[in-house]
Amino acid sequence: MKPVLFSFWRSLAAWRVRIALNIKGIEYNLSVVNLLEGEQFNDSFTSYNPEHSVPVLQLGNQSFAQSLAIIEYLDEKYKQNPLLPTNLKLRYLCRRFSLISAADSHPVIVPRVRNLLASEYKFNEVQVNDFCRYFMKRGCEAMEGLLEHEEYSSLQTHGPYVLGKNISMADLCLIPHIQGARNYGVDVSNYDRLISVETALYENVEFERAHPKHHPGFVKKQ
Ligand SMILES: N[C@@H](CCC(=O)N[C@@H](CS)C(=O)NCC(=O)O)C(=O)O
Repeated sequence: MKPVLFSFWRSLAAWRVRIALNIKGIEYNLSVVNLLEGEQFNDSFTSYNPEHSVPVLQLGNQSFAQSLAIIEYLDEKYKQNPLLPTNLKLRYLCRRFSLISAADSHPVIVPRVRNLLASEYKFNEVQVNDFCRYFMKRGCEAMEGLLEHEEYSSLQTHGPYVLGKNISMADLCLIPHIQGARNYGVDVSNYDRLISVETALYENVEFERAHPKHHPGFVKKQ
């Protein structure tokens, strides 16, 4: 039986895992959890993830949550096309970069936070959007700043990705982050290094196929 990824087209976290599965060459089926309609609170889904969030990956009779934990699990279980470097310092650089989006920016723009801001704190739509744009922009600035830093820039003399020659989990976090930033109106064109890595990554079919535009239920912004 193929693995099932519980996913939603707008989810940046599920997007990371779709790329990982593609890179590992693991075929999977998608099960849509419509976060805007509250399907994350359905009993059937809550039994997989009491956090009421996607992604959840069902592998055999086991289910896994938290995108970075899933990616690291897949990387340890399936050795082909590694997503984390073996070198200790590079593993640290990979995780450090990944966490800018996964731990510091993205968690505050998810539906539960936007809904709380609107319902409890009476933010209007523009204010909610500004709040999200602030954090996504901050993430872009931090990522761009890191890529300019010698620790990372020295790696880019070897290749076009965050860690240079090899695609890594850091790239899987960068791609959804930039698009998420655009969705909230961040002008990302100033982030030369991010754009350059993004452009190089989309030359890989594994990244192209994971894009939300191919996801069931995708809605193009008007
Ligand atoms: N840290 C988690 C974040 C999971 C998460 O919050 N996912 C969002 C979509 S990107 C979600 O399902 N949110 C549901 C909600 O906020 O109600 C991960 O990386 O998997």
